Amino acid sequence: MRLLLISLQSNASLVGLKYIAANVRSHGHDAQILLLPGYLDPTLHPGIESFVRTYKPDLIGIGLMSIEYYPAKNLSRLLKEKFSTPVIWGGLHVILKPEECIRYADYVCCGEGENAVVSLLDHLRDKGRDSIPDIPNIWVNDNGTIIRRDAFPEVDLDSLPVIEYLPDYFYGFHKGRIINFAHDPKLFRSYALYGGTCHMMITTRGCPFYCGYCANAYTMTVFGKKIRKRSVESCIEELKLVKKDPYVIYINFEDDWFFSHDYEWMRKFSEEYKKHINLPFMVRVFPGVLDREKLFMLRDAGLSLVIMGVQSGSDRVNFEIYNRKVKFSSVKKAANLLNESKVAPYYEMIVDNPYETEEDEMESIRSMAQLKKPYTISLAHLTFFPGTLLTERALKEKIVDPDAYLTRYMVKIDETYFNKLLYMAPYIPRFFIQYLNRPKAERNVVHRALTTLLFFVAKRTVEPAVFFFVLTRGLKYNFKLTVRTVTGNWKSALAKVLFNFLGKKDMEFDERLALARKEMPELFEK
Ligand code: B12
Repeated sequence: MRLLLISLQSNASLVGLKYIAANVRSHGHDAQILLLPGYLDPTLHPGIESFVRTYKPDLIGIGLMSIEYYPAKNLSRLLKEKFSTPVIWGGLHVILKPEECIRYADYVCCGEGENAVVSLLDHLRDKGRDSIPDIPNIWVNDNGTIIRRDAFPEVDLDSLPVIEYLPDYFYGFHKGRIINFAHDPKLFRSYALYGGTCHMMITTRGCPFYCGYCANAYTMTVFGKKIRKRSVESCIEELKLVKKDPYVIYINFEDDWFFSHDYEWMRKFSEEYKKHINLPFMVRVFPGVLDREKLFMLRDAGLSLVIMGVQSGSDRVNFEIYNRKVKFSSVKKAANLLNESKVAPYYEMIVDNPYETEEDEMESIRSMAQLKKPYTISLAHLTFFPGTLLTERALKEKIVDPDAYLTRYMVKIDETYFNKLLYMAPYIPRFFIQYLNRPKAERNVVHRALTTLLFFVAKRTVEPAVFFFVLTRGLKYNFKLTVRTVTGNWKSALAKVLFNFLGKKDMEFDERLALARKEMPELFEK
């Protein structure tokens, strides 16, 4: 059986679809992945139509996060007009909103897809399209009658085949043509994050923290609370494969909490990683539980960049709004530890929070200005994704538009006075922050002009310099790696300096969403 997996994501950095395709192929079926970056045209492009006609898939799978909901709805309509091939939807948005998604597909997968999709392909092969499959996780839309199924037992991660950096069955839609990315790696890299210099993988699934804004609070009710872990052998096997591609110079572990691994696992992983892989890598850490011994073990193995969620510099906001029981004093300790380890520190903050008072925003800025420098910062727009604790509260209190999350990128923030100040906290002297960090009523034209000027200058001078310095320090001043990291990322770095916060591909996606609202208003109707 042939499965065509489609992503509408604006970039080619995929994880989930690769795991499904690898598992489907290891069970004797065929699978191809097609990236249609932000495809939202009112008609199906002939290039896509002939690609599908040539491959003749027995099943078409569309993977989506919430930001890809309308493009998925549109694509399903277009495919149904041309093909009778059954369509299945899957991915984070489907897990959150299965009732909504099943209306636009023949099947939806409400959990992990690796084994569920293999069972569906086996079913279609053995029993045909007209018989209703009885497979956990796979809901069926039988001509409008919805048949719901229980959740599939979660996948044993070590039973899954590993994924490749650039599989030879990964295609992309580019300027009206479908191209095999493996035959044109340069094009693949232009669609991948970080210029394609890094391989994205995960060694665990699940997260023990119940942050109010995060979808994990919901997905844990689906996947179970236990964090599932891969063995060191499975991870090293994948990394040995990935390392064969000379262009991969960085590993990006996307685990929500990489430090959930115990000391034994960390020790073995660090040894094996240093011996067989020895590439710089990045992980995410949680401030309140940053373990010194594990940090330095990983640092010795090549850890060079750490992403730490701080979210707010106000304890009130973290405790009462984000349900993050982490005092800022713990964040300070973690920042000192990260600086001592000389990794590149990258701190994530959330802004545009309707629950934040002026005092909260000022305290957040004050706190971040006190953190040990150098560090870099990213700001994300508080997005009320379905199924999160905070969204449940906000909907009850009617303070958000329930559908706003479907058309807004998290990285697209409001250009407010406080957001600019917060953004500059790592890059300008503390006395400037103290002078400018004041309530609206106390600001005058000098404060506003100075903030705008400093923001304009800092974003185009100090920030890139700090980024370059911490990246190089994180790479232990290895000249070759630094040059390759910078050359690999210059495009995204330049985009960051020139445009505000959205990457070029996300901006195009944003514009396309706005255009589609005018061209296809029916698509956005409930
Ligand atoms: C890795 C990751 C990324 C990567 C790769 C994403 C990818 N497509 O693989 C990158 C960096 C590209 C990314 C980007 C974004 N991300 Co992200 N990302 C994650 C992260 C950390 C892990 C996801 C992952 O790999 N999980 C493991 C894999 C195996 O699971 P999976 O992807 O869910 O896939 C499984 C199932 O869902 C299902 N499935 C998935 N697709 C399909 C398709 C079919 C047909 C079927 C049947 C099944 C199926 O089977 C898969 C295998 O089990 C999650 C946090 C989390 N814990 O989930 C956030 C998360 C998914 N991201 C999120 C967001 C918001 C974004 C951005 C919009 C942020 C932004 N820029 O504004 C962008 C959007 C995409 C873009 N334009 O770039 C949110 C999504 C919330 C929502 N409701 O949509 C999350 C949950 C973070 C959060 N905590 O809220 N992300």
